[in-house]
Amino acid sequence: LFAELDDIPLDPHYALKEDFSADPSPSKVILGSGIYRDKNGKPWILPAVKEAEEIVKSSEDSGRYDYLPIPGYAPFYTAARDLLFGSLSSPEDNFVSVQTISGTGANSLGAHFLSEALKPSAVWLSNPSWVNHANIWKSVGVPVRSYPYWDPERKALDFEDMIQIISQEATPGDVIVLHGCAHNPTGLDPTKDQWRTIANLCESRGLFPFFDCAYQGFASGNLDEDAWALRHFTSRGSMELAVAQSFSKNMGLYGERVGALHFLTASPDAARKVKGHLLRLQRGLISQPPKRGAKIATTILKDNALFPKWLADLREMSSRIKCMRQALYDELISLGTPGNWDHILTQIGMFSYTGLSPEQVECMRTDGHVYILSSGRISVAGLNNANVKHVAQAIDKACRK
Ligand code: PLP
Ligand code: TYF
Repeated sequence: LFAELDDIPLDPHYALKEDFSADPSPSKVILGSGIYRDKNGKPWILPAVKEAEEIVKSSEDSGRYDYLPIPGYAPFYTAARDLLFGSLSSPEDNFVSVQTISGTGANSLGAHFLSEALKPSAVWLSNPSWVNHANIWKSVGVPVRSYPYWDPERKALDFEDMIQIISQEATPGDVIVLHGCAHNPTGLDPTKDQWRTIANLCESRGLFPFFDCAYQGFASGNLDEDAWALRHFTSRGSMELAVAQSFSKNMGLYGERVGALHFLTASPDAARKVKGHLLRLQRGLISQPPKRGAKIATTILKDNALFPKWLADLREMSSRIKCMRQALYDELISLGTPGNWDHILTQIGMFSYTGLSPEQVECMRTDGHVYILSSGRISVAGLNNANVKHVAQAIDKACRK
């Protein structure tokens, strides 16, 4: 029955991890998936999360393993919504929120719903985008198109081409996926003026904006500033939109799968209908989302003493990443590595899109035992004082071949 199926290559992130694990070199380094590591290269449980775990534990009773309702834990998805949208600029009844299996589940539930409800002729993804976006949209049968984003010559945002292609080729009712902040993989976000132009375009062309917010707090270090683009769209009062939200990175709750999907609709009646469809789809896909991580996140979001501690944890992560950008840049400059490396400093968030070619990436692996994705993206959060020189030397060598 299955012998005629296509062979599917392993997801590049997992393939990289397997190759890395099989490498016996003591100096090997992996800068693949976007997972925060501390200054010793170890996973980091946020101190605010540790405190929240204790609070959750002390309030647990024999019902702790009961199911949540289908939309999830209401105190979680309303607090999560408020973190994104701030003080709501539209009536609360126009919003719909559902707890999901982290950001991936939010993207997926949103794609299932939008494919049915809007029947878009295409979904528009940035080129490049998070590897899973195309996978998710293809699986719901929506043709995937891409809009220009990264200009490899200038190592900058290709804004003019982005606007031109979307204006010329997107059709009303199409979905456009926009990274809320700290674009993965390029680390390049539009300016505020550019966001205004994108919002104008979505409005004039009748495109449905689907924001993916997996890094709130990682771009500027300020949660409100990182939600600026989304809030600009909502403040116009004229657009319906969706947002996929993840707490994997900003709370370090990766494996707990904590996230939410939100819709801003034009009326309470529309919101009620959207909610019905989301719950029907959620029932078929996962029945109910998991409880524990949502309780931890809610405790942090709603506890006046813990919330500022979380902000301090976020600042610790984002400032260590910034220091590592500087350290890598300084090493490359002191080695006199051919090329311009300013983009390592100016890109934001967890990643740097280095501009290294697949051949150079391969050379870093074979000669330097440094493992990065073939796109040239590095997870800056994987750098530390003990490995940054070695990584710079591997880049240097690859650039001189
Ligand atoms: N969207 C983007 C842009 C991402 O980079 C990620 C991964 O980190 C996600 C969504 C979803 O991650 P998770 O499912 O862990 O929330
Ligand atoms: O881009 C990253 O590194 C993170 C982690 O299928 C990730 O988003 C990578 C691949 C994937 C799911 C998560």
